[in-house]
Amino acid sequence: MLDALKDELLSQVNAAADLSALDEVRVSALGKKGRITGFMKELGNLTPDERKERGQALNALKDEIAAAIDVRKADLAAAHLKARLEAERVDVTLPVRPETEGRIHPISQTMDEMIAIFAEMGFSVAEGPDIEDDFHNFTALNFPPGHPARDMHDTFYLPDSGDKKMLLRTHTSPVQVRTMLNNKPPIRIIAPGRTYRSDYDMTHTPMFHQIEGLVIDEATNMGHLKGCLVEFCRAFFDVDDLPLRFRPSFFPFTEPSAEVDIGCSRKGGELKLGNYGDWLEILGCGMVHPNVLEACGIDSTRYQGFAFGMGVERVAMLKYGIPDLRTFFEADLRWLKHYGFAALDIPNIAHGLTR
Ligand code: 2NL
Repeated sequence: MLDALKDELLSQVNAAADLSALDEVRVSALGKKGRITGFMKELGNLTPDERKERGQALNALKDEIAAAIDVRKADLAAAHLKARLEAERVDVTLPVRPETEGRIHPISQTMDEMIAIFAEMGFSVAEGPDIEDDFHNFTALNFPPGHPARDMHDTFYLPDSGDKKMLLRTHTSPVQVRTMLNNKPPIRIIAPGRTYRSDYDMTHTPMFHQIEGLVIDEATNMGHLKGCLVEFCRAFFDVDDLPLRFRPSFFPFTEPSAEVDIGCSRKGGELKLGNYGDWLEILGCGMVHPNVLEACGIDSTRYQGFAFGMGVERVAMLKYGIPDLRTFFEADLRWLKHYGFAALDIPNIAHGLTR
């Protein structure tokens, strides 16, 4: 009798056309109300000898069916993958065409726009490693050892390798430190890239993007800083008379330091940029601290410079009306199709950045 049941169940297993049909077979045989389970429940009515023999036979049957289900499951999964690979085949050698579905991520587009503006002003792009050491990320930037500002950065440290303590850079400033150590002034660079802090909520993600700038020469002063940032903000937000307000602030690596607000209006819950009397914080800046210049091998009695930094996600959200920070990193194709840019929409200030 069990032989007949076995044949029936095995043919059901092998006939299951997909994973959900296979699961129905599993439940009908091995589930709480399944047929094999039902026979197991009747064991208590038998004599000890009968129970032993019947129990062993049922266990063997159960194992055999379970094994057959596993085999079938693997076959179905492999067939499913094969069908998907066939159906979703992409010819990666085809040329990029403007009418294709692919989109440039708004972070990439925003960084390219910023780079285009600063390039026009004579800045070069500098890059450096995401994994840094304490000297380039903190010490050279005038963070004293044990200073609370180090904790404020919510640093991700790498597992201790016995060697130098390594970390994920908390800002792109170490790129500028490396540039100063390896080049003589005059220096005029921007450092766009990924940065990392152990923080995750509505307005923070553990990986985010920054763009920082650094200008160093013999007579560089705060007037140059203001002119540079006014020109940048007006070009980037495409508002010719956009007002900027410089508020005193503090950073360990600049003195004096300032935060920059741009003019806006929040009337009726809608944010508009321009000369409307209200203000929105957009970036931080200042004159490079003499301790930083000296730590980077630059004579602070001969040279001075300015620096600035801003968050790319924040300005991208502002410029393109993206309401939720976390959506940047969800890899949601529908979102990317809505907020992304066509591959050939290459930022260039000669034809305007906003179209
Ligand atoms: C902010 C403020 C800032 C800097 C970054 C900097 C770099 C060097 C020397 C001096 Cl190597 N300064 N960078 C200066 C002022 C502000 O960023 O709010 N960023 C999101």
